[in-house]
Amino acid sequence: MSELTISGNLQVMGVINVTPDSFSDGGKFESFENAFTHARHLIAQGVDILDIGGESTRPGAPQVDLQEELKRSIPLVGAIREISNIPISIDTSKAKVMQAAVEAGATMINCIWALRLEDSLRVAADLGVKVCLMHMQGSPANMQQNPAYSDVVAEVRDFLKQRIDAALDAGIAGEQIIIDPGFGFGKSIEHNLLLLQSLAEFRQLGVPVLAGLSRKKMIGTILDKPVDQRLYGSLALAVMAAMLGADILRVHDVAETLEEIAMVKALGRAIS
Ligand code: 9MG
Repeated sequence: MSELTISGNLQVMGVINVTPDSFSDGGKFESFENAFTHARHLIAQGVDILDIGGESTRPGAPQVDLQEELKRSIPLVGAIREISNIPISIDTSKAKVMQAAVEAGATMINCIWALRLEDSLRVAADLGVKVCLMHMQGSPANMQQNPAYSDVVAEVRDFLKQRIDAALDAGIAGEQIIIDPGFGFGKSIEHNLLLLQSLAEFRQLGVPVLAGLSRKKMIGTILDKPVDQRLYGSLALAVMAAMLGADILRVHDVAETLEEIAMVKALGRAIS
């Protein structure tokens, strides 16, 4: 097990899926009204960043066309920006959605394809906002069919290093880059656990690390729980990720995670 590496600036990112088919909340926030109410609720709870997504990224999820994704996510970004200065991340891999979201007030792009799809790297560089570059083996359609690595930690680290270099070459400033090992994106439970244990290694790449473990299938498999009963498993993993070096935790249960994180931060102050 690695040493404790608690980030001095640990942040909680709250997930808002404006989709009918999200794995984690089954379409609860599909309507604009529900999603907007949820956003206000998370802001009141003290969330640091909101992550708005209009296309599900769960394994096997169907692709959403551009117009539909714009319709789902952009009005929500704009409405949140009218009531708050909260940092807003747009969870998308489409360049046109990135552009429209930033024009509506988003301050970050969360791209599960690490800006590898058409035009996205150039557009993200032109927009000048923060970018989260995530590792994924395969695509959402096939990623969980038979994920295989000879050394998962080295392969994910090398991929993230290459994507950091590509982002820098495209003109994205180092301070704007965040990386993410992509838990559950083309990974078995064992791969996920090895990556979690090695989180501190990713920090050596010199940019903040985001970890998204909340309600994921590995928790369901380990605890034999359906998605609506994974709170305690999610909190346990959030605390571990925070103690192993994550800078941003992407979560569904914001208030509960913030309480856990307050304890981790107190420990960080005590040992620093
Ligand atoms: C969109 N999305 C779903 N899970 C995620 C994760 O683990 N990381 C990031 N960056 N995005 C995610």
